[in-house]
Amino acid sequence: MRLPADEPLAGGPAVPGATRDFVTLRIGTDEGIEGMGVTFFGGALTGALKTAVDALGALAIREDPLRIEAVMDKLRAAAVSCGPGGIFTLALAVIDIALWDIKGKASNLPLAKLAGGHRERVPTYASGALMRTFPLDHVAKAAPLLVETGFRQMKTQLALPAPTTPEREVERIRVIREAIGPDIDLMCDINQRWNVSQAISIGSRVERYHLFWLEDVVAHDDYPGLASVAAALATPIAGGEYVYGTVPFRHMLEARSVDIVMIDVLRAGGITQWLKIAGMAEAFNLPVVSHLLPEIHVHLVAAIPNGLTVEYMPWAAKLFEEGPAIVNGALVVPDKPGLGLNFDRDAISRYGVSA
Ligand code: SMN
Ligand code: MG
Repeated sequence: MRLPADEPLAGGPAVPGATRDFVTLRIGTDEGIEGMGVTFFGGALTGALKTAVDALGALAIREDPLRIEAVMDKLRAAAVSCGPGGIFTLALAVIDIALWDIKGKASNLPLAKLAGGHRERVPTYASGALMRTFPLDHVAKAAPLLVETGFRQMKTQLALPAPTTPEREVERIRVIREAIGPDIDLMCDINQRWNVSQAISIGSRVERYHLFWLEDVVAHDDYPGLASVAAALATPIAGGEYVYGTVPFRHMLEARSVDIVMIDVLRAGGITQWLKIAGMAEAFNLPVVSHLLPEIHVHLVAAIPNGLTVEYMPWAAKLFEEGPAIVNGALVVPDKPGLGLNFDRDAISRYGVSA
């Protein structure tokens, strides 16, 4: 599926012709239950990602969909030498997601309850509306618009496109903070674009604007570098969206690299692995946040005791008939069995690019 890359939350400037690609999956069972899932991050290799999903999916045929660990083991063994990480993990993840959807439907439980059932509502933050590429005058208007539409939390980005200066970076946060007032949580994503000294120097200068977190301040796998930024700043450091699988999270947590653990269900390798990483974070007394796909992550953040907030990034929203509702700045955890999602037939015929 190839969706237009729009910004629906506050009407951000769209790049003409820009699109985002998704690989969707449906798995049927002999008992008539159907599970679904979606994966992406394939970029120019999205066709290869689809091929990988089809190849791994073929190996799952005739297996018991409720024995998810057994199915994952079989698929992992069949393709172990092209993992861990990359297309292999992104493909494995969507199969795991569809199996959890089946498990929820088979047990008549929403995924959030099946996976732990800690809460029925979870805080959420607006994402994608205050991007680093958007002009400052747009961002200054978009931020209060998000508050008017009901968001209590929102994320922006720094490490602005060149030419930038530390002064311009700090000014952007000042403008947004003044536009939304002191009571709204403001997060800021660097997407690995700073080095340790930039992170500490610009990070210290924006501390007065009380960021809720500063995200991916340096290269995601520079665990000691992240740890030195986390130790130097009072602002919490978030990270984890770029980390594939479970084991690197152990290294990240042991190095005390982050204060807030961000877990992406696709790069984690699916719901099974997402929950294990969340458990590791709990053992380190750390909160967990999600990355993209709020339609799936709402269940996971709601399931666990250390869930903090769900990123509301509606990039995949058009794929589904209906997503989770937002009430008073919180996502209402769906109560339909499984993921509680259906692919939108019109979207499939309009945006589908391969059979
Ligand atoms: C992000 C990364 C990749 C795709 C979209 C958005 C960003 C986020 O880092 O945190 O949402
Ligand atoms: Mg990010």
